Amino acid sequence: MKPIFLPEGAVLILAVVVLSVVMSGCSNPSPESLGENWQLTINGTTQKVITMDDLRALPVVNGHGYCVSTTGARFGPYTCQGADLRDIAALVGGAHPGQQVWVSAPDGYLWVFDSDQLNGQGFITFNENLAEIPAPPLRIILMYQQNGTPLSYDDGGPARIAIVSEQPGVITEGSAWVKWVDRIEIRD
Ligand SMILES: Nc1nc2c(c(=O)[nH]1)N[C@H]1C(S)=C(S)[C@@H](COP(=O)(O)O)O[C@H]1N2
Ligand SMILES: [Mo]
Repeated sequence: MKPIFLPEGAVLILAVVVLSVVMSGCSNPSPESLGENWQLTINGTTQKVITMDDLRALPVVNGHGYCVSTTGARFGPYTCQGADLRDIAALVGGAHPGQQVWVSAPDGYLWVFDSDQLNGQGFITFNENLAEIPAPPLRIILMYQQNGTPLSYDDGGPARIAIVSEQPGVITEGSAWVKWVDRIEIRD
């Protein structure tokens, strides 16, 4: 076999590529360990930083969640478990009528919920055929468990917004399902 000669620059680039592939393999933790270092900053009348244990200590909400992307791709149906966004807001003084809740993630994604939505109203809902249907009672939760297991990074874990209903088969718009949530702010 002929030896392959590479210029120094190419060797360096190759080394960086190999190293980053190896390291991305290492930084692919289990859903359980993902939550260990996760923190949520909540800003309202006061500010609080909470852990996954704190989030799990809030009243547990279970529901059915199912969403669709703007391109028509469907995610779900899932059983979702998490904490009601109103209970999270209550940790920093609550969200009052007319206020908004800004939910964001480290990738810069931000979604704003108004106080109607916080109470489960004002969402557009679809059936399995993506025909619009009247919305049943809905809840916005910060989900930490999906289909009975901790939320994986690929699914937006450790914590992701989910819009849930008591009955299955209700599809909501995926844009509101903020992945990798690390910040929640109550704003006037
Ligand atoms: N942090 C974060 N969450 C996000 C997004 C994003 O870009 N960043 N995209 C949203 C949109 S537009 C959709 S449709 C759903 C599903 O997006 P996916 O196809 O990227 O999984 O996640 C939502 N949550
Ligand atoms: Mo989307």
